Parts: sequence; structure tokens; C-alpha cells
Amino acid sequence: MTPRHEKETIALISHTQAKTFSPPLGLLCLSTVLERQGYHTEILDLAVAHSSSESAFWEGVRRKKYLWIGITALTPSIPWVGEWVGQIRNINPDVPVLLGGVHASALPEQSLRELGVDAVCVGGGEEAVLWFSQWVAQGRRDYWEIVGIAALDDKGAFHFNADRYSSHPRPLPVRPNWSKIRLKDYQHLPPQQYVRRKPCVAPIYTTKGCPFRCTFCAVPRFSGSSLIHRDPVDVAQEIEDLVADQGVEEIHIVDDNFNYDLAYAKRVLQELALRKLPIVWKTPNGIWLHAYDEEWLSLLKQTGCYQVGFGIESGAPHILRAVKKPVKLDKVAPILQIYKNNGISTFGYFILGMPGEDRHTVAQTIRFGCGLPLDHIHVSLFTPYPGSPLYDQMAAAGNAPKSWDQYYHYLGGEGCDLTARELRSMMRRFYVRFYSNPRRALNLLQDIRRSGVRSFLTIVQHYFFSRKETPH
Ligand code: B12
Ligand code: SF4
Repeated sequence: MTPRHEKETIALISHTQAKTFSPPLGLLCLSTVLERQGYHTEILDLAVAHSSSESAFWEGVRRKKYLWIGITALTPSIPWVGEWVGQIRNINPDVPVLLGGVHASALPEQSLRELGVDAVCVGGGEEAVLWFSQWVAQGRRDYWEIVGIAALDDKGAFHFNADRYSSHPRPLPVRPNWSKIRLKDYQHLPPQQYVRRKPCVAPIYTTKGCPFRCTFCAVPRFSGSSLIHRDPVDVAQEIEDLVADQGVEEIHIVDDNFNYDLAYAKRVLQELALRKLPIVWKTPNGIWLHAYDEEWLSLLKQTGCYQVGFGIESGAPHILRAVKKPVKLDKVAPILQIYKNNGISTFGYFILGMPGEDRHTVAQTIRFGCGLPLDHIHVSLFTPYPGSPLYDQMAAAGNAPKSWDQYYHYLGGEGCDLTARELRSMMRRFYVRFYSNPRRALNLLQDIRRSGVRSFLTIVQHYFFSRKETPH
């Protein structure tokens, strides 16, 4: 790759169709690699953008300022992508638009045909964006020649070299370019999973990938089924810099399975412990329940961890087996108790309405969840996200939801015996029963005080009063 020195501007846009928000880590990583090569990048995150930055972007499109425009989107944001690409084309039909992220990676051909983007990036974009920039600068349109990029030719034929892509090593993870955003702009928005203890939070990722194969999850296919790791020293240094530069006091480690490689996770924490930073941290996603030891537990305390999450998903053994979730139900309570004995608060994630569920299995999950030594729960309703094996299965049978905005909370998997209304009401019952325990209610009140009332009002509105549901 020839380094470029000429400054050229690339706009990177993020849209979040969610009730919780987090800075666009993926775009910040692309900004790191592009700026290293001499390009200039502008990030427009519509979750926090002021109208002036949005107008500046449209003005840039009009003035043909951008070499190309990159967009990141998860499935619920796909209808929005179509609208924006249409508007960009109306103003400047020539600027290439590249779409990346989990949805486009799972359905590259469909995304190209539906959304009118010029190309789609499959998987991590750290290498592909550098080649794409060169292709655009040279006026080449055969983007499919780049590893990890799919595109249509002039005749509308789809091209993606899947063999080259799967035999190519995954791009190495990099540190996000934090200088491109102000973390304080995100702090008034509800954070991921609502609970936080300090006013200034930053998400951090240390690994990508997961070796398990839960069939409702898009991660193994998208991020890989082996882990790729960042350098633990760089992760700790990134956190130290965020504390110094942006006043960060709390870290959310967003890895899919932070402690799967326990030795690596401990190295990250050892590096953090050496720095004695004034931070607290938690894992807003599930960590691997069965990987822990004394040293790990002690490092959690030393480094300021106050809460860990676990994806338990169901209390019905045959449902867990059917979706290939490798949780041993008899071990859950004793392991959660070990964390609690070490002063770490526990958060459990559950999914209702998975394929094959009925009233009995959902009741079993509610009973099981309420009986566990958990301080908090998060209950989702099953959604077959593109990238997951269950999406493929339901789409092949013509049973996947037809419109992408239904994917925010689709209710009920194939062969699930319950209606949307019933599932939503069982989810509310789960929350009410769980938090009617006085100790948990007290914990919840303390967390409301620490996290800010607004975050909690959002979750209450969303789970108890939202009428957005898909007829089933
Ligand atoms: C943090 C996180 C969030 C955060 C932030 C999301 C965001 N802005 O990225 C919050 C809490 C907001 C969130 C919300 C949701 N999330 Co989420 N989230 C994650 C998580 C755990 C990590 C994402 C991350 O930061 N990775 C680290 C960065 C560095 O990687 P990255 O974002 O993937 O970016 C890389 C590549 O994707 C690619 N890339 C990305 N964008 C672009 C753009 C261009 C132009 C190019 C070239 C490349 C490129 O290059 C980047 C660098 O390598 C993932 C799991 C995962 N492993 O992906 C789930 C995940 C992405 N989320 C998922 C889901 C389902 C949701 C929700 C729908 C859940 C819900 N019902 O509320 C919402 C929807 C949000 C929305 N956008 O509308 C699914 C996505 C499934 C799908 N088909 O879309 C995932 C994969 C989880 C899963 N187990 O399946 N999420
Ligand atoms: S749900 Fe968690 S454990 Fe299962 S494949 Fe996805 S990231 Fe891995």
C-alpha cells in the first residue's frame, strides 16, 4: 500500500435506531487507519449531531468535498440508509457511497440492490477502506477486486470474492480515533443497558469474535469464531488517555466475550491495575459464565469493576440446547454468587419468544431468572437478526419479518406458541416479579439515583408503554 500524503476528505456517517446510544467505535477505527494514510475524515453521528453539522455535511456533498462517503448501520437503521443515499444521489450522483456494518456484511447483495450504495464492505473495514480510497482516486469502479468489498457491475451482476475474503487474515483491530468526537456529547443520552455510576462513560473494545455458535446471534459469522486481540498495553493506554483528555470516569467493555480468553483478559486488567486510574467499569454485554478464577476476581476489584453481565437467555434446558447456548443451568446460581461474594453486582440477559417456546418455557425462564442471585435483568424479545443462523432459517422459509424497521423488537420465533401481546405481557411480568424483591428494588433505586432518572424513564417507557410490536 503506497502511503498518501495528499489530504482528501472522507465523510463517515452513523445512524442509531435505538433507545440506547454509544459512540460509533467502528467508524472511529476506520478514521484511525485513514488518517494514518494522510486522508482527512469527518464523523457525522446523527445520534448527537447538531443541525449545523448536518447542514455542513449536505453543503459538503453539494460542493463535491468528499472523496467518498461511508455509512454504518445495523438492521433497524436500514430504511434510513435508503433515504439518505437517495438524498445524496439527488445532490451529487457521482460521489461513491460505501456501506459497512453487520447488516450489510450479512446481506451484501440485497443491500446493494435495495439501497443503491456503490459498494458494501463485508466484515472489519480497516484494510478495505484504504484500498477503496485508492480505487476511487483512480476512478476505478471494479470495487469487487478489493478483498472484503462487494459491488454490482454495469450490467447489475453481483460480485464478491468470497474465497479470497475467507482465506485473507482478518484486519488487525486498532485504537479508535477519539479525537473525532466529544464524549461529553453522549452523556445526556441513555447509555448501553442504562446502568452507570459516573457521569462520563466511554465504550472500549479489546477483542473481536466469539467461539460459540448461538443460533440467534450474528457475532460468530460477522466477527469470526476465533478471537482477535488488541495489545493489552494499548488498551490500558487508551483508557489512560481518555481519562486525561476527555475526563472519562467509567468504562464499558463492549467485547462479545471479554473473558473467554481468561489469560488475555487478565493481562488487560493487570495493565490497568498498574496505572491505578480513577475509574469504575462494567461489561454491558455478557461475559463467559464458566471462565473465572481467584486472580480474575481479585483483578476485577483492584481495577474498579462494579458489575458484570451474563447471557443466560433461558431457564429451559431444551430451548438452550436448541439455540446452542452453552450455559450449564445448574452452575449459574453458584457462579453468580461467587461474583456477588466478591462485591461485584450481577446483570442477567434473557430472551423470550425463541423458536419452540411456549407459555411453559417462558414461565420456567421467569421462575429461574427471579430465583438467581442477580441484581438486574434485561429481557429482550427474540428477533432473527441478519447474520444469525436463525435469520437464514426463517428467511429461507419465508417467515422472517419483511420490513427492516420491524427488527428493533420482532416478537416471537418460528414455532413459538405465543402471540406478540402475550410475550410483551410476560416480559413485563418478568420485570415486575424480579424487581418486587425489596433488596433488588432498593438496588434499582440506588442505580436510578446514580444513572440519572432520564435513563430509567426511557426504559420504563420502552418496556411498559411502547406499542411498537409486530403482529404475530
Ligand atoms: C456496542 C454495540 C451496540 C451499541 C452501539 C452500536 C453502534 N453504534 O455500533 C448500542 C448499545 C447502541 C447497540 C444497539 C443495538 N444493537 Co448492538 N452491538 C454492539 C456490539 C456489542 C459491539 C459493536 C462494536 O462497537 N464493535 C466494535 C467496532 C470496532 O466494530 P464495528 O462497529 O463492527 O465496526 C467494524 C465493522 O463492522 C466495519 N464497519 C462498520 N461500519 C462500517 C462502515 C463502513 C463504511 C465500512 C467500510 C466498514 C464498517 O468496520 C469496523 C471496523 O472494523 C455488537 C456486537 C459485535 N461484535 O458487533 C452488537 C450488535 C452490532 N448489535 C446488534 C443489535 C441487534 C443491536 C440493536 C438492534 C439491539 C436492540 N434491539 O436495541 C440495537 C440497534 C442499534 C442501531 N444502530 O439501530 C447486533 C446486530 C445485528 C444486525 N444484524 O444488525 C450485534 C451484532 C449483536 C449480536 N449479538 O448479534 N449496539
Ligand atoms: S450470544 Fe454471546 S456466546 Fe453466543 S455466539 Fe453470540 S457472542 Fe458468543
